[in-house]
Amino acid sequence: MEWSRLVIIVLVSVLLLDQTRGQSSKSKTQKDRRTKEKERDGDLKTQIDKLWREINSLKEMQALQTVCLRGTKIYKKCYLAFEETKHFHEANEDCIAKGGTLAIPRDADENNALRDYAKKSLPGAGDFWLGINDMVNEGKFVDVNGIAITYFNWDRSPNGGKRENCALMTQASQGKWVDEVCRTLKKYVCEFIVP
Ligand SMILES: [Ca+2]
Repeated sequence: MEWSRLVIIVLVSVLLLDQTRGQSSKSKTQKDRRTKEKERDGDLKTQIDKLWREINSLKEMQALQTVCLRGTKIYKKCYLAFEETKHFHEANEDCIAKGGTLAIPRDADENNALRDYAKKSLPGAGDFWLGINDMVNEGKFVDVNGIAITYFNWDRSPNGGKRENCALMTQASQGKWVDEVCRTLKKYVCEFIVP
């Protein structure tokens, strides 16, 4: 909210400044004035376009973290699916940039909600990244903050050894998890904590 307000204040200041400049240019020749006005209008339009884009991206981020506008909400979590395929790290970084993390189901209810939501939102996607890995200690699975996972839903015990250290949820096995090479390109779901 504070950001949006700040951006609006800047926008109004730019418009006022432009008006003041406009009034002081009366003494110049008509041709000069017209050229300068055109340049200034172009600059101003670019600045306004940029500010609008910033306002919209801030509004989108705020919406993700407050009302779960496009995703699905379960308890105090919002899951939001992304069709683009990314490596595990890139996917998690994208979720963080949006104010969340990769999805981490903490119990069977969350796991089922995530599976059902992904089935609808990522049609045809056989699997997608979860925010779970054993990169640091083989076999010791942690969340994206390095905290040990307490709820598991492996299809079979993870069997990829040190080669496969990132967890996927698979639709073929009804939301069970499998380990996979972290650099594989997969779709992903982010989670956001919402009030
Ligand atoms: Ca492993």
